[in-house]
Amino acid sequence: NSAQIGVTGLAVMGRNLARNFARNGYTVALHNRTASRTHELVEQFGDEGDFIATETAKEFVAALERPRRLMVMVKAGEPTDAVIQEFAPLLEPGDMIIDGGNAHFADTRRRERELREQGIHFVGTGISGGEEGALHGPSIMPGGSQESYGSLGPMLEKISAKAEDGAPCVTHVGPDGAGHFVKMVHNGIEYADMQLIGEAYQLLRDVAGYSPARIAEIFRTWNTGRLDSYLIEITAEVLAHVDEATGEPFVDVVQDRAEQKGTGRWTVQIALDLGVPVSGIAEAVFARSLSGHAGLREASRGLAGPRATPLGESEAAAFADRVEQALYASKIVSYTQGFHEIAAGGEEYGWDIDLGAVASIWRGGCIIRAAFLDRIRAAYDARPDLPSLLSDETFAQEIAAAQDDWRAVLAAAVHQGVPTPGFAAALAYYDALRAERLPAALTQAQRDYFGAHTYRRTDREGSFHTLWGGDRSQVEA
Ligand code: NBP
Repeated sequence: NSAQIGVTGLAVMGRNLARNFARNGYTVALHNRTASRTHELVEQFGDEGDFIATETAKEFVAALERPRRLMVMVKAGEPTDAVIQEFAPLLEPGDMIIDGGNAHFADTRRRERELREQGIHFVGTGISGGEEGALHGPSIMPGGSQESYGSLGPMLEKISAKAEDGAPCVTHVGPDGAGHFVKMVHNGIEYADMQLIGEAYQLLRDVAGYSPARIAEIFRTWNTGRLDSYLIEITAEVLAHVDEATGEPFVDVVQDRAEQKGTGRWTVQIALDLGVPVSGIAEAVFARSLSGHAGLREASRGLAGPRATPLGESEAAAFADRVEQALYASKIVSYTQGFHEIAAGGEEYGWDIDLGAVASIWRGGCIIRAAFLDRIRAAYDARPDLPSLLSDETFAQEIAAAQDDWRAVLAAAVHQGVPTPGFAAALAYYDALRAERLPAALTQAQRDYFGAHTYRRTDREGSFHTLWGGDRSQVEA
């Protein structure tokens, strides 16, 4: 009577993952710092499968079959280190500690290194899908050793979400922190998706002049096409919802200040370190932070600028179609940026990440699940060394077809004073990439002027400096 897996940390995520394992026929050992949570779980859900409730760390470890698989679902940060310190001395070489929390991948790399010295496999694992996903099937992004995946992988495949073609939404992403890194970028892309949807909504509201209920209908229609995704689906639900207390559209009674927990911010911080332009994700993070500056917004409300005047009925319908094009094109760009960051992270840390497999495991269970991901997978499967998603012929053609509308929507937004940082950043990225010449030439010349930072020439090899303070002749650097 020993457990194939143990879960310590039985708040919403841990509890539901433990139940998911049990419902799939595994015996699950349970542990939580506060033992009452453990007993509560067994009382409420004990009939769903085989649980072994334990109170002490020793009992918990003793309940696990070898090699032990010990999943940690506590609050990310110090609690994770505290739990590792508590359990590691009780484990043996070959055992696994699986951290399913939202850890920073750098912490995961450190923990993996430290535990490896003891022969313990530390498997930093990204898990997406929230509470419901944890119970019914999340998208799972495990890092750690290949050996640990051999033992753990089949169990994760069983409890994971399944894509429409039946494939489990889990893959061994790569060694040490690769799983948490990919989960981080997943969340960054999620921020961008949500921001772009928000901008589309605001444009339909202010420029098309539509009500939330009508916009909900439009999102429902979009959800049957190429934008088919969980986030578009729930957006329609939210917009159609009417507040019980006031009878107003629910979206109008919610304070317009967006919060964040940190993974979106990490995505941007790491992108800065790696030198990857994730401008769309950055704008999404900044848009949330701007929304939270209540005082600054209050003080700025009187600034000059246009107020949107809604279009007439016939123009509004055409405008809504254009917004769909702008949203889709911007979405392609934010995924392009996110996958660039994953590729760059993989290179920096030697992870050898299969980008097609990443797209594949995001097709089900996670917050950014979307029909679109099938196409990203196909693009990378066809050409694993694709320099960028925009180099894929199908995506390039779709953007080519969307771009007139994309530009028209942004022009309308600028004219009418509707802020669209996500759409704008995406288009600027696109235009910058395809530009023949960038003003970076001027930047580099300025750098040479004030700091003798040197420049390269278009017509010959070598580094040069111009004697700006002297006779302005050029010298080889
Ligand atoms: P929380 O993040 O709220 O953490 C609560 C759990 O941590 C409880 O079991 C608590 O034990 C335990 N804990 C704390 Br706090 N400090 C501890 C310590 N020093 N030693 C031992 N245990 C400690 O739970 P959650 O929302 O279920 O999330 C769990 C993890 O999953 C987090 O890392 C989260 O970021 C990640 N995640 C969450 C979601 C989501 O949708 N919520 C989605 C994906 C990933 P106690 O009962 O004794 O206080």
